Amino acid sequence: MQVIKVTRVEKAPVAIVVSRFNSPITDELLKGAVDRLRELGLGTEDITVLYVPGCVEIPLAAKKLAQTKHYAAVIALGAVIRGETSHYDYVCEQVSAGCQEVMLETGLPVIFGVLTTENKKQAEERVGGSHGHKGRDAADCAMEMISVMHAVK
Ligand code: INI
Repeated sequence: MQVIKVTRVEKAPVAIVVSRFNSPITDELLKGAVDRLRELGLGTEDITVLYVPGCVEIPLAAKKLAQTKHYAAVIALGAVIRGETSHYDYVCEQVSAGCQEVMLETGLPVIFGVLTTENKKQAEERVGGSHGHKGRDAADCAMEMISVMHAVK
């Protein structure tokens, strides 16, 4: 058996697409992601942020960023809260399938840091509350996937 050795990549340009819908939550996701990327050694010059209106618009923005070939990963951040929409399922489906499609089509890691919750409280619990911080987790995932992609080159 051969196990591919993954060595941690120290620095790489990362783009973050963040939805403005439910901005009290997505602002926290963004803060956590940026803080964690900085802790992992990225400089401010390595981090690019692109705002979009809502989660539905995330995949197209992620695709445009991927097509620049400038970034080693894209982090998608958003919050879809069921209590506040009758088309929750459509928004969730579009953003999740869209991000996956962009990742597989472009070969660039697109990290899914989109919260899909029943209510605002559950979302708050996931930006530094009892369920951790999904923005920070997304940053960890991005750097790990960059290292994985590098190892298989
Ligand atoms: N967008 C979100 O990011 N989260 C939501 O909870 C949400 N709700 O509740 O509807 C939402 N809707 C907007 C959607 O993402 C698009 O911006 C809009 O449909 C225009 O295409």
